[in-house]
Amino acid sequence: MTGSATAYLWDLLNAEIVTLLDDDSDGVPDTLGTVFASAALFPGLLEAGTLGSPALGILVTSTNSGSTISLNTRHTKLVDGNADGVADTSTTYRLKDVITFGPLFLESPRPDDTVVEVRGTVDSTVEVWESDEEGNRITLLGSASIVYETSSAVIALTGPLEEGEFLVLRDLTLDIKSNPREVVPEEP
Ligand SMILES: [Ca+2]
Ligand SMILES: [Ca+2]
Repeated sequence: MTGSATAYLWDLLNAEIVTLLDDDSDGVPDTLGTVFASAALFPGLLEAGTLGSPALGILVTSTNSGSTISLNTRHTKLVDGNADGVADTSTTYRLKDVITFGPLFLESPRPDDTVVEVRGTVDSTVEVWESDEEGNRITLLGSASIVYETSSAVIALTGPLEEGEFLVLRDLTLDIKSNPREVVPEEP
């Protein structure tokens, strides 16, 4: 399996995670390998077993744009810190530690606004540009880094926004752009 991703079997009966070996490299695992993590070190594997059978715990990443995901929910990962094939520690991570998205306008930009609130990938630098209707960048109006705690940033602009102009957000770090957004007055 050199050079390919390791496959794992979560053995609910014995509360352990075992590596799977693809002996003939055809992409289908053939034999059980070594124990990667056992309940002796990670009691959480026992609790997972009480989910019942048939059941398998999986981390679902939804690509459905209509669904709501929580960026702050903690997930557990088992880490093999010294690369000997056996997990040593468990730690938690948040969804925002591992996904990239955005950038998005948090609030609709309004005439006379001097800041734009955006949401985006943690630690990315996001720029606000005046653009044309298609989102082609014309003038840079401001930039800021996405703050970890809030997954957002308040970007100060070089001047107040004007009705009818278009804005586009650009994540400089990931090189991705938002759709253009027109600056319009708030509906009464
Ligand atoms: Ca095989
Ligand atoms: Ca290890």
